[in-house]
Amino acid sequence: MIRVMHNHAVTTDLLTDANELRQQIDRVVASTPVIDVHTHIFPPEFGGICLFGIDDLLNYHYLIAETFRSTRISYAGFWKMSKTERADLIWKTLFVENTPLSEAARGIVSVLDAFGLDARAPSLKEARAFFKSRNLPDHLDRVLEIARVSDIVMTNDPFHKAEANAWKNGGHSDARFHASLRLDTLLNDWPAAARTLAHMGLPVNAGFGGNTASELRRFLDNWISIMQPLYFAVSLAEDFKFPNDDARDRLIREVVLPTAREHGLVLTLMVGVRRGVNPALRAAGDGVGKADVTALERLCSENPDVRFLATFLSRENQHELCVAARKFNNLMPFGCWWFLNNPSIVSEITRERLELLGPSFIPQHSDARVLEQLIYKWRHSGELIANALCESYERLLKSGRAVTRNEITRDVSRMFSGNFREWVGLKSSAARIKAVS
Ligand code: FIX
Ligand code: ZN
Repeated sequence: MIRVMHNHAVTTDLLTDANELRQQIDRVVASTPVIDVHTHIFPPEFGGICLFGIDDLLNYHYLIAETFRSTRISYAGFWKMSKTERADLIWKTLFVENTPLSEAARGIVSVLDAFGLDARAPSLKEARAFFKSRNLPDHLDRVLEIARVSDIVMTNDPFHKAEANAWKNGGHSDARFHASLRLDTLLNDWPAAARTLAHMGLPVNAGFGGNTASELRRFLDNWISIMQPLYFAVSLAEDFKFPNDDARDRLIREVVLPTAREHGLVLTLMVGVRRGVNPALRAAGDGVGKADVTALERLCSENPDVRFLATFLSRENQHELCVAARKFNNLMPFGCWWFLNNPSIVSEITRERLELLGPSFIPQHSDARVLEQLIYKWRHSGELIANALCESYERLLKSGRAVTRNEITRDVSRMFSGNFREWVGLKSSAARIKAVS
């Protein structure tokens, strides 16, 4: 008879064989639903800004940047082309005339593979016919099933006209999609935001005169009631400083933090992007810079009652972020953002975080812009996270403590959804359904 005394596992549950341990980790990682905490994906109800299919997949700014390294077409010539013509050029350049070795190009191959499509096809004829044949709501369900994504957190900008209209026209009814309220326009281009808001009739001015701060809080309160966001988010350049003698500092202190406190919202910081390094590449023209992590440390220390999610774009900031998270338990590191979302670096970052933070971090987000990207972003990251976990569990075994299947399941679900749920107060879908029924 098997008896469990306290939570001491009986020997049969303990995974003492390295191969069995490996298999169990792969099985758990491949079957544990994940919350994708940062994406640029929208539900079908949002119409044209919901991107899917081969032409949108190929017109991904990662692939556009890579295409310009292997073609002599001018920027002007490229942007004059239609989306379909650009997709044909990108396919020919990166997948026919060259081997799709880059992570973003391999991603397309993984997506085509998931749907049994030929990644060596000379043209996009077959792929276009396939994606054209899909019923979008069913396709969405299938993609989320393959990617094992249970919940998607969008990036929602109240200054984005098409999106603002979508919300004003009723938003969406898909409980798998959650909003995040993006503050880039407000915090990174305040004079322009002040003009836009004044133009919309808000009594605000760039000089913070009158009731500007309270009016801005009312503006955010209004969008919070419309979007029900899980968190505030902002991307910041590498020269972000806090404290600092600028409008952004005042906006953070007098508007964002008080509103976050009032609504119990987390503030998400994505630090280290240099926008428009090469404007001719449009969305593909952004770069990276090493940032000053002490700005985040001061935000965390001055606001112990506010929770922060943070990711840095520069590889050189990753260790500092881990150490900052050891100092401030109101700081949750997440994801291997953008130029870091490559196998060699995801492995490095995940190992470092496991060694410094145990399972108390959110290993990845997809940053997907096109629906089917979820498939490759999570398939690729899942394998890398499983490798890093296996190394940690094997090391633990060698040190004299075996783990059980349940413990692996507990650790993986904590990293894939538990940490985020707890951090932003997101009930499980079962609890949400129970709450409304
Ligand atoms: O600021 C962001 O949310 C970035 O992720 C985007 O601006 C970027 O274009 C992107 O898609 C990165 O993957
Ligand atoms: Zn993003």
